Amino acid sequence: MRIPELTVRFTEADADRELRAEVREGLTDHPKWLSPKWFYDAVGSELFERITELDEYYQTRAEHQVLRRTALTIAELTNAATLVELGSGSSEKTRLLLDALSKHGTLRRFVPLDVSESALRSAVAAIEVDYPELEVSGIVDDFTTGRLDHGENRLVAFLGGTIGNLLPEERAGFFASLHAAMRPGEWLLLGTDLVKEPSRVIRAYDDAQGVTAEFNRNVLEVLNKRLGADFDADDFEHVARWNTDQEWIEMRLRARRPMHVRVRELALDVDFAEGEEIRTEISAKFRRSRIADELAVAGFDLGSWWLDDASEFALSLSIA
Ligand code: AVJ
Repeated sequence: MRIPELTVRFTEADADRELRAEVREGLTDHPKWLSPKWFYDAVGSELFERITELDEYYQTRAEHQVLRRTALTIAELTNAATLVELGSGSSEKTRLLLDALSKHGTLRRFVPLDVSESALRSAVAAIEVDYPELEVSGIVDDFTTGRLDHGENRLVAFLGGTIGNLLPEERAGFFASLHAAMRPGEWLLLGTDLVKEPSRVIRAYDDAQGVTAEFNRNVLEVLNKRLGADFDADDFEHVARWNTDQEWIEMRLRARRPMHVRVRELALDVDFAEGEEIRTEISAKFRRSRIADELAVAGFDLGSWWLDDASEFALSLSIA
């Protein structure tokens, strides 16, 4: 097997610096918050994989269904020569696109981009085995920068509904930088979870088996490991709350009792009152008009909009 070729634009040291700055800012803010970016250590990534298999978590299956049905149409519409995948992770769903674009005959190059070097390394290695004719070039980077890689007639795929984790102003900045990095006529394929009955969304983020609760609490273990914090994660209760005004689900961790936490590596002391919460994630749900408007502001033109059978999740194809 070839040694995967990776370009590292975001190093461990960059990640560490960002983690420290964000944790200091978030835990001294009112109300407290942490960025969802830090969920995904090895344990967290494993827990997220388990979430995608839960009955309650419809998104992954819904997106897979749409992608399976539309991949060939996407290949015909775009004639993409380069597929760039943002936040590619294991690149599982990407295979549907790679297969369709290869069959269509236009694809030459695949550029998976992910912040986790280890996830990227194994994804690239697996793709290279199964698509030997493809030029594969992995990039370790934070997708929110909107930085892209060169390549002809690019199709940029951002799947999984991860766009929902950005706050509205972050989303606007992300779409704008992405558009600035693209040439006119290139394509953006975006996966977005849709606004629906709140109870359905809440169940997806507060499953009966408690896997999501464990996933949420794991972020405190990440701080314990990486920053020498002394959180007792079990003393935080998992909370999933629907925000009607913003149309997003919010995950929080609520202190079950008053607590004093020391974050050793930051020389930071944090106090929690009983019932005090840390916001750990927002996951926005969209309507077609909202996403079309936001994309238009950044210069994208939303052309195609595809739904799963239950109309719970959308895949949209926009032109830069
Ligand atoms: C991977 C960001 C799409 O927001 O639904 C799953 C992460 N959080 N359960 C999402 C997540 C709680 C997920 N994304």
